[in-house]
This record gives sequence, C-alpha cells and structure tokens, in this order.
Amino acid sequence: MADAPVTLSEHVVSQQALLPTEHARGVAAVVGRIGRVAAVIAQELAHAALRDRLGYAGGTNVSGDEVKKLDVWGHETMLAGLRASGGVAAFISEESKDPIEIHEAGGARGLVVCCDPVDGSSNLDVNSPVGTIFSVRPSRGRIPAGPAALGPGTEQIAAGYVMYGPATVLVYTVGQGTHGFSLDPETGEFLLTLPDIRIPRRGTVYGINEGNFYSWHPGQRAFVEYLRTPDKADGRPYSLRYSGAMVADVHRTLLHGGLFMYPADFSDPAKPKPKLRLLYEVAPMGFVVEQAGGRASTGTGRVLELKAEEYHQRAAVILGSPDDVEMAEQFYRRGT
Ligand code: FDP
Repeated sequence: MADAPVTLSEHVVSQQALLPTEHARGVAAVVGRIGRVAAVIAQELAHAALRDRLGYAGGTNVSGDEVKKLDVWGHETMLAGLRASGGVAAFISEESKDPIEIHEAGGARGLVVCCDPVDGSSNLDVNSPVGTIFSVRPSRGRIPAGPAALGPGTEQIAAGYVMYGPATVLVYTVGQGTHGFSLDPETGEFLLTLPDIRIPRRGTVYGINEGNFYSWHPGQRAFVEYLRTPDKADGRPYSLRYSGAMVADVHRTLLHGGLFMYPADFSDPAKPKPKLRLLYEVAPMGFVVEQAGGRASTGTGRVLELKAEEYHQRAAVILGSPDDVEMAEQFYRRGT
C-alpha cells in the first residue's frame, strides 16, 4: 500500500531538528499557520468575484501602489493568523508603513515575519495567478522587534511562498533544501508533492518585463539581447515567459530553470530605481532559490547579503539557474 502523503504540519515538525533549538517550535507554528491562512486566502480568491471583493479599496500603500480590496483583506487575515500562532513578535507587511509589534509574543524566542500577503495583485482582476511571500527572522529579544528584520537576508531562518494558480502550492525552506506542497481543497491540508526541489543548472526560459528594456543598465540590455540571439549549439534563443506576478514567475523558474529578473530602472544612472521589495519579496525568494541550488543576485552581488535600511526598501534581482545567473553577472561586469 502506498504511504500516506506527508502533510505540511508533519514536514515542518520533521524539520524542527534542523533549526536553532530556541526557534524550532516557533518556526513550525508560524509556517503551519501560514499554510492555514493560505488555504483561507485560496478560498477567498475563488469566491472574490462573487462576493464583490475585486477592485480597488481606495488609497495607496507606502510604496505608492494602489491598494486593492483583497490586499487589505489579505493583510488583516495574515495578521490575525500570525497573532494566533503565539510566536510572532513583529509583523512587517507590504500593507503597513510601520512594523506591527505583537507584544504578547516578545522575548528571545519571538519571531519577526515579513510578508506580502497578496503579491502580484494587478493580476487579480483578470483571474491570473497571485501569491503570498513570507520571510521569518529571529527577534533576539529586541524591543521593539521590527528592526531585527533589517539585517542581511542570511539571517532568515525560514522563507517561502504560496502560489494561487490552477492548484494552490506552498514552497518553503528552513535552510535545508526547498520543499513544495499542494493544497487538497477537500481537506484544506497541504500535502508534500515536490520534495527537495533542485533547480536545473541552466535553463531555456527567461522572465522579465521587457517593456522596460530602454531603462535598463547597459549590461542588462546586452544580456537580454544575448539570450534572444539564435545559436542552436548553445541552446539560444531562450523563450520569454512573464506572468506579472513574482510568485508565478519564480515558481516556474524553480521547477524548469532559467531566469526571473526585475532589474533597476537606470534612466538616471546616478539614482538606479529598483521595484521589488527586499524584505518580503527579494530576500525570501533568494533564500528559497539558493536552497534549491540556484542563485539570486542583484547583477553585482548576492541578494542575501543586502542589508535593509528601511522596511520597504527595494532591490534589483536576477535569480534562477546558477549558470544563467553567473552569465548575467558577467554582462553586468562588462557593462555592455
Ligand atoms: P504587483 O505590482 O502586481 O503587486 O510586487 C510587485 C509585483 O506585482 C510582482 O509580483 C511582479 O513580479 C511585478 O510587480 C510586476 O511588475 P511589472 O508590472 O512592472 O512588470
């Protein structure tokens, strides 16, 4: 008889031994809780059009994005879930300017969670994939706890994402490989379907918003020109795939290899302007991809070594198959 599938809660418990002792239970509780919140978000997304939940809430968030009703609802739902987990000392969310301190869970064991509850929300109104991205760090007893999130991404002790597509998939790491689960809609349980994901060394696909081509760094432009120049023996041209939701583009890259890139806008070379947020988009995805054998770079350095000065700081990212990311860095070094 086939073995019963491993649930997310069982898997997280089995990973506890790999975590620093003081955080093992807290991380298991938080990841398990995010799985439960994700099942609720998946349900809400499926019913959103029927419940008049699509469209804008009015107003913009701290990054200047127009806020959708589901962004607000996702933030409140995630906050309530993390409070209930009992282990979260601070919550940093795309939808809140300042960290939300949760005093009852302070102390050395308290965790800081950075999260984009509904990422890729411009896809919502056209029923295309969206996601949730999360990152967990130790607070080390700091009060307030929020500033503990400003260290380099190497301080993350867990990270992952949920993709709400044809199926809902949760992928996470605690620093010992990257593992993926599919939501069983009948039971609301996430079941292990992608154990120990390994990204191919090199891919055949790249994902980037090519409409921004003329505002990129010259090395970035030359690299994309190279990827689309035919050379059969070298496996080029690469194919272009871009969904407009970071989670969906990273998930494809993780499974099939290749690249997901969101480079900075270099229209003013003295002030490059990246778009994606470091704490709850770029750093957690960097951790997940590295743990699958991939690389995550800004074009000139490792993403996980970046330290944030502000909670909603932005960073450029080129992530995916290690050989492809290495090639991108070579183009940045050459600058053409
Ligand atoms: P969105 O603005 O829809 O929330 O986080 C921002 C993000 O989506 C990412 O998920 C996505 O990869 C990127 O922005 C898409 O940006 P462009 O529309 O500029 O391509």
